Amino acid sequence: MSFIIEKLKLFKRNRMMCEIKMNEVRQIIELTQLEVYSQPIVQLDQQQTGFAFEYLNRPREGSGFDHPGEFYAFAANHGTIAEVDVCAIENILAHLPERVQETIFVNIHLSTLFSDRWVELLEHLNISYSDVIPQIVLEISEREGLDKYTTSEVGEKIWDLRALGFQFAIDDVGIGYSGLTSLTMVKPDYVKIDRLLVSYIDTDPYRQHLLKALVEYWINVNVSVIAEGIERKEEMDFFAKLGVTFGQGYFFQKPVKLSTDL
Ligand code: G
Ligand code: MN
Repeated sequence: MSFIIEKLKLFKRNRMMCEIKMNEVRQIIELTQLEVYSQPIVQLDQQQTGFAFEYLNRPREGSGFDHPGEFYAFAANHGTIAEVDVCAIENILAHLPERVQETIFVNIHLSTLFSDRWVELLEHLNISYSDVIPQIVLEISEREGLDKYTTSEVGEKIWDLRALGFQFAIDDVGIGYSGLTSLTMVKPDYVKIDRLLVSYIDTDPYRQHLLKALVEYWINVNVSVIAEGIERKEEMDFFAKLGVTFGQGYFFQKPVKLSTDL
């Protein structure tokens, strides 16, 4: 009996914690308590920056979430990820200079592209940012199971958005649940190799063989490759030698917070 009471107590406590966090997510969205960071994407052969940045949104410090990943995972598990994604993109757009020169990489969950919130955002983009759309690369993470949708549903969605000018990247390639199917579904312009595959690559011949084969494949199908999470020169050298065009990571620059005063 006491076991059941304990379980009920735990259940109630978990539900209460969940409601508190849910209110926190709502507040973060409603008050736009998200801070925008940017991190350069670098051309490996010349170590040149300035032409492309990934823009990231993180909840302000003291938000009740220990790290941004926890915030996004919670929103994804509680049905508010479309609101969060759209709010984050609106926030990025609000921080861009009047004349945008660079390519803008933003993170988005595939499910957001199927939501009403996305339709609203598209209307806003078409009215106020139509000339910026061709500079936007939508990064779809492999972390989210892409198997919720059929290949033709995804294909049609991507086709429509490409017609408007958007480009696509598959993010976190290598750790995803859906593996190589996401590549064939989205046919991206860019792939971003996850840092788990990048870290200490120079010391791991097994991974080196895998990446050699993958990079060769991506070059053959005209996909631009970005190695993420480069922290050491040896990692940069390995990917540059393989013919990978772009890199991103602390070795070049950590994400930098943009001014929040609008
Ligand atoms: O999932 P995605 O690749 O969009 O994640 C971006 C996150 O990776 C950001 O939170 C950013 O701070 C982090 N990041 C960027 N470069 C590096 C790096 O070189 N090392 C590590 N550990 N994290 C990085
Ligand atoms: Mn990303």
